[in-house]
Amino acid sequence: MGIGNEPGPPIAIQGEQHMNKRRNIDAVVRGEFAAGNGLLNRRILLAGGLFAAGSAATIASAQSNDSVGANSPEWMKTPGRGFSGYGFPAKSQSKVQRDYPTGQVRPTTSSHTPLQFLEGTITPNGLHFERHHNGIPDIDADRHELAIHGLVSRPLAFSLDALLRYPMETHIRFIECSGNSGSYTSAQPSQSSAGAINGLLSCSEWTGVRLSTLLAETGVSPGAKWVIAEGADAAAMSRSIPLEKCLDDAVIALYQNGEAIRPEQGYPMRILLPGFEGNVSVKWLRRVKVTDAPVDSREETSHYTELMPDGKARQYMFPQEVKSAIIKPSFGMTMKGPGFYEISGLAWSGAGRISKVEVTADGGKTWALAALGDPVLPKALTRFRLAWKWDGQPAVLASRATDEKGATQPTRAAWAAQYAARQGYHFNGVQSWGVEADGTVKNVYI
Ligand SMILES: Nc1nc2c(c(=O)[nH]1)N[C@H]1C(S)=C(S)[C@@H](COP(=O)(O)O)O[C@H]1N2
Ligand SMILES: [Mo]
Repeated sequence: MGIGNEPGPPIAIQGEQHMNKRRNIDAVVRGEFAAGNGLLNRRILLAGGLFAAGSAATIASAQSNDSVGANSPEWMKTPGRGFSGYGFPAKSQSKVQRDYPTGQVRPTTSSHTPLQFLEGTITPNGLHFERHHNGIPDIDADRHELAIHGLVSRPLAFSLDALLRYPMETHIRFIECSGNSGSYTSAQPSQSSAGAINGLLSCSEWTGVRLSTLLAETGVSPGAKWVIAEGADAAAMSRSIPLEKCLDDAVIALYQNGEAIRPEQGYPMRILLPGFEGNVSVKWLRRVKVTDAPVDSREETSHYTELMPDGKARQYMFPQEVKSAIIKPSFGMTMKGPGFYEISGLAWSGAGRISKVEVTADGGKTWALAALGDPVLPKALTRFRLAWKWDGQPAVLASRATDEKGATQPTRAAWAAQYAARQGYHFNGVQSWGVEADGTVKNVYI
């Protein structure tokens, strides 16, 4: 896959427009660099003409500036195809697929969002990552119920129809598995795509009923501190969640990007705990039991804990810490010669909004501020972008995000120093890509 385009001759536009483009480029050359090795000031993104001068082609034939006629492409000469009940991506996009181990005997692992093929911040529903502990249950939504019981004054069961009568809310939120980017904890950098490394991460617009609304119906008894959420899958996966979170922004999600939540994501309902590690957002939710203590379920004892240097495991570390990754360029892409490129990537934090993302092109010696895409939402993916003039020499790119609480990503080494050697969950250290002189992109550690 290429990024950017061949640097070609300046486009064949004469007069004042051409002069403006020339001036923009000269301004860059005069010193609009924000950091070493060709990183431009983030405001340069707003200046027109910078990329076109190096990348757009000269209008080649009458085909492009004539109206419909003998020279038109064949698709303009016959009527197009008709409608479809549910649309599909363009034929050329057939390679844009979730990445997962095929031929597995039991569906107990995960599939990854192919971040390297996507833009913006919203994950298409068919490409949301999947993590199933025992496959996707085939639930009859008419027979499914959500029970809320335990330390409540009025235990209640909610059918999907009943839930649909409650007031709903819509929020854009990411879900990230705490095992995401775990390959960064291995000794050698993994030569694999951005999606293979970071694609246990997706971001959707979720719509549903606040759990606090339902808990107000059941009432919560004195002494209640936790809830146990359980799924209706063959794993009956369950997790303990602090009651505080359930009374804050927890949602019983029923819709994902406008349509009913997909079976892979928990149809007909899941609990969504914004900013928390993905595991606690229990899918196919069937039971919320209010308790005075956590239950120490399988998924919060044998898994999803942090092994500390003293050999003890830390439990219940819920929020996903501030993090970012450059997606363009990344492994599998090839730079097409020196010239202007856009570096772009994703930043996110379970603690709230992203406040800044810095990018380096010299392996961490100097950093420049990236532009953040609007709107910057809390606990959602934020796209960052920065223009880069690559001189064709080997370069090491990396990004470093800071969130609104002031937390900044640690270096890979500083992250590792917090834990025992075998700790693999919750990696949020700085990630980096090496660009080689021949334009290939490799995963490197800095
Ligand atoms: N019932 C149930 N809920 C579950 C799981 C599961 O296997 N069963 N997997 C968890 C894990 S580990 C993660 S990371 C997220 C993944 O959500 P997704 O498959 O919608 O991406 O769901 C969580 N909720
Ligand atoms: Mo997970």
